Amino acid sequence: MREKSLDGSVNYLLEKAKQKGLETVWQRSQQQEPRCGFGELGICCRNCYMGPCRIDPFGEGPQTGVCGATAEIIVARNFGRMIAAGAAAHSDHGRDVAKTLLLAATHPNSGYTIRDTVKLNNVAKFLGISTENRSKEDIAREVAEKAIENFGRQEGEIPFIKLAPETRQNTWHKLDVVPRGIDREIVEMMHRTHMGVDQDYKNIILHGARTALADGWGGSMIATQLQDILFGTPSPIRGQVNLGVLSEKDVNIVVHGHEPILSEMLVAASRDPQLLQLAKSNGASGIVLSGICCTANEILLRHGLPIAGNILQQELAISTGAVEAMVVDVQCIMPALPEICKCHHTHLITTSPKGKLPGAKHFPFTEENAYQVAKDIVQDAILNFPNRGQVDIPKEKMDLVAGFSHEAITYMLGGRFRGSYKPLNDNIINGRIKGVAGVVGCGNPKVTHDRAHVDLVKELIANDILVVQTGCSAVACGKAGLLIPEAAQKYAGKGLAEVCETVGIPPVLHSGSCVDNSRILVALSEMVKSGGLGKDISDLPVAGAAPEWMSEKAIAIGHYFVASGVFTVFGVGLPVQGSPVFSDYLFKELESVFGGMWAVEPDPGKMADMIIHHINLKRKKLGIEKGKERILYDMDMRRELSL
Ligand code: BF8
Ligand code: SF4
Repeated sequence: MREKSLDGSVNYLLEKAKQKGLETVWQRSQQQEPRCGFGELGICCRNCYMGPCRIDPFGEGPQTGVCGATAEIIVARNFGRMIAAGAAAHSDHGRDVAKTLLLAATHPNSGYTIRDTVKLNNVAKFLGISTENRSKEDIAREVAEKAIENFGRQEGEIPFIKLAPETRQNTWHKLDVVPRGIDREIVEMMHRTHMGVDQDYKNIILHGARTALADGWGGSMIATQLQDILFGTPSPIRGQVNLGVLSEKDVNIVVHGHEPILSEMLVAASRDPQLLQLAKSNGASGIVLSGICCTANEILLRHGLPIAGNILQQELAISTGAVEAMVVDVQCIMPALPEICKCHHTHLITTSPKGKLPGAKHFPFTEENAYQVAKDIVQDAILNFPNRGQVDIPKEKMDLVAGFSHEAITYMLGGRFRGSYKPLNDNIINGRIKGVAGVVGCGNPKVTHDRAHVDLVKELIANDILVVQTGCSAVACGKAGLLIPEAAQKYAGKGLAEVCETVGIPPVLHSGSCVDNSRILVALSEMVKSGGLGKDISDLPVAGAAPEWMSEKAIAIGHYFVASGVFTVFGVGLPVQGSPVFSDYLFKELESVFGGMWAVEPDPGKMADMIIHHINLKRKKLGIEKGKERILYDMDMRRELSL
């Protein structure tokens, strides 16, 4: 039978769970086999009640739905709706961040402050907001208001697309896919895919691009930039990862979900002297706050706090018996959690009005009452400590370095005063680094947990490809020891290892949570602007991958990468394969439209081959396939230079 996970702590706890009769995501996944083939291939439609309809992939049964919709229409509509849902999730998060910045700017007692004034001023200038002789609160207010405008705007353009290279912006203008307003594009996608509206799969996918761009260069970009203003722009920081970070002697609070608006307050509350005293008087040494999923990445990047695991480890964290409270907000939180909590003392605490769970305790968290609620939650966890039963925490934990925002990469490579992407470009041109790959996304029990992430990334760095990561993929590679500088010597090719050692970075750079994929967009744009690697993102020797994806957000991310000119490979499978016409369009023709295209390949080895091949192809087109030899100046040459 297929191994469940690459991670020993997961396999260990799964065995224990089985003995205790506990059910996890892996059993439930197995119970779904054999899966509905129509759904897996994307060829079922229930957009109206003349259906549900399905297309026979073998060509024997029906080839259209009741309304006449063909396989390509059905697949395109489903794909478009996934993009809309993913873009909605990221963007609604961005909206809440913008509202929090407004609150921080206008209510001095809100508990939120403006921590990064350099970033505030940079974003303000970019948005055309004056910074002269104004308080940071006043500037932040205007930045927040301008950001909020982007959601409801009906006409015009979202401003952050101007961060992209000019050639890219021209392509978007020519195709008429520049997002007008974030909410508008999402609503329009829902409208177009309603029964009987847009019946042209190419047209649906073009609007898919506009919707996805509204996420990457809109909602997600706003989330990232404004979170940096509120909570600080990440810079390299050490941390630890895996279930072994849970502590036997401390109160364990695991924060799970996505929005740092909650987790930042929990970080503050977990350091409150009175609450630390309360923890002691309840028999604990202290409080350990750790995270699951993207919120874990947020507290790691800004505070160096530990990560307990990625998406598929959420139930297992509870099954250790060591978690006093799991505090959740939105996205990627499994409805199975209350059931596993029933067998342990763990309190499951929901906080968002958008995400409630029957069986959980609800602590209504608003930006206005944030700190008080965070303290109440921490107190609830502490008072639960004496109820602990048997505890079984796996030993596995690994060191890592994270925090490679695009600003941090600039400083690391170019120095604080002459920061730029030029040194990176130079190393790509001289061939020490062959290219850059963004490896991101989820875990999925349909494939061995963590394996595709780790195998792919190992092979890429061995081939001198620098890897940039976010989300659960970064957590997977962190657990495997790929996010420490020492990994360069151990796993990277000679050229990449040399650069990593000189600069002191790991060969795999952790850039944050899934909304922080917007950082990768900015980094790619900076690479183009620094020169020597073409005029557009689509000229760069780069690629994207989501080897174990599962979420609609991943589809939105994949599509904004493709629409930004990046070759993007997904693992597991893609629910478009039931229509050869549509698949051919995504996997072949789209490149002539956007300069980037989709690919699907479940095998990480083959996926690595595809990425390496693509990067070599781009190098050839740029005329740098061999790489320029490094010239070492000797004394004669130096003398000549100084003449
Ligand atoms: O937004 S990588 S499983 S946690 S969806 Fe979810 Fe996927 Fe993890 Fe973060 Ni992203
Ligand atoms: Fe069937 Fe068409 Fe209705 Fe979809 S929209 S359920 S294909 S009739």
